[in-house]
Amino acid sequence: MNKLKIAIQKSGRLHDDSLKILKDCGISVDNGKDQLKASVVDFPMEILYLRNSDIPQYLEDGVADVAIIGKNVLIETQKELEVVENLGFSKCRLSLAVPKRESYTSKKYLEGKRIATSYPNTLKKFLKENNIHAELHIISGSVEIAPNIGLADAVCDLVSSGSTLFNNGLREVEKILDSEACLAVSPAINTEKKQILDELLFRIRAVLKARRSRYILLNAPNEKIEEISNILPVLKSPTVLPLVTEGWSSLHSVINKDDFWKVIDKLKAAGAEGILVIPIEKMVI
Ligand code: PRT
Repeated sequence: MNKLKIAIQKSGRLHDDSLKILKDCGISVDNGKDQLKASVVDFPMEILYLRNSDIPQYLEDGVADVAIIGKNVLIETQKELEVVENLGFSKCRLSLAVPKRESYTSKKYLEGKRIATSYPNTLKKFLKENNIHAELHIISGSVEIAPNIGLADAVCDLVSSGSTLFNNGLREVEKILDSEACLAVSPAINTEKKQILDELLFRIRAVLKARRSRYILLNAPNEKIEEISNILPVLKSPTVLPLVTEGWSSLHSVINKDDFWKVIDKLKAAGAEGILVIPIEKMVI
């Protein structure tokens, strides 16, 4: 039987969350990451543990059918690989940063400067689009120290919390791109494996939708149901169930998790009580 070969990062920032999303999709991986390959018992799939930076080539060659990979790496390798889903973890941005003491007012500051980076292709494209001529210093790690040791005037690197830049006396001045983990597909994938991918995608989307949503329950006086229903940012109208206490009902619905704090004060002011917000495991609409 055909098995979908999925590449995930062998070790590093993407590894644990990649296995977690597969687990949430009901796919449990058999053996540890010390192997190059791992089998899966409950889904027609095989795991290939690879370096993040090597994955685009394996996809292009058809050695892996799909992969969980940082979008920044796909963009940097400039390969025509289709992204079928953004996975919502390992979020970061590729940014330019300069020493804090420098007065940076516009991109023109970068003209003629030396910029250290591990992302030369993405940086070159940005500089070209902005008609800036700069000298690139390509280094594979610890880019942030380049200005302190006199190697560069600026850096172009991934940023998530910003603390690495801060600790090295640098200030983020331009964002070049946003990145997150994504599911990318090999151009060589065959029809049978494409069907397995569709099943995987169905599960992943149910998991992602659930991660972004919350189940909300609240009690409300009957005369306030309409007002409260209008405040709740829900897809459809809420379920209303009568409480034993006369004149009161329980409203149940699903909301976007980020919207809850925006409406909580309005819900309370409209008379909502006993508000519960609960995680959802899977969501199929
Ligand atoms: O070795 P391999 O090729 O497998 O992987 P890698 O060297 O690309 O590995 P890894 O594990 O460091 O990064 C894997 C992916 O995680 C990256 O390609 C990004 O898609 C994603 N990611 C998310 C990050 C970060 N956030 C991140 N903050 N990758 C690196 N960083 C580094 C950044 O380079 C800088 O040194 O963290 C530092 C900045 O972090 P903050 O929080 O201080 O801003």
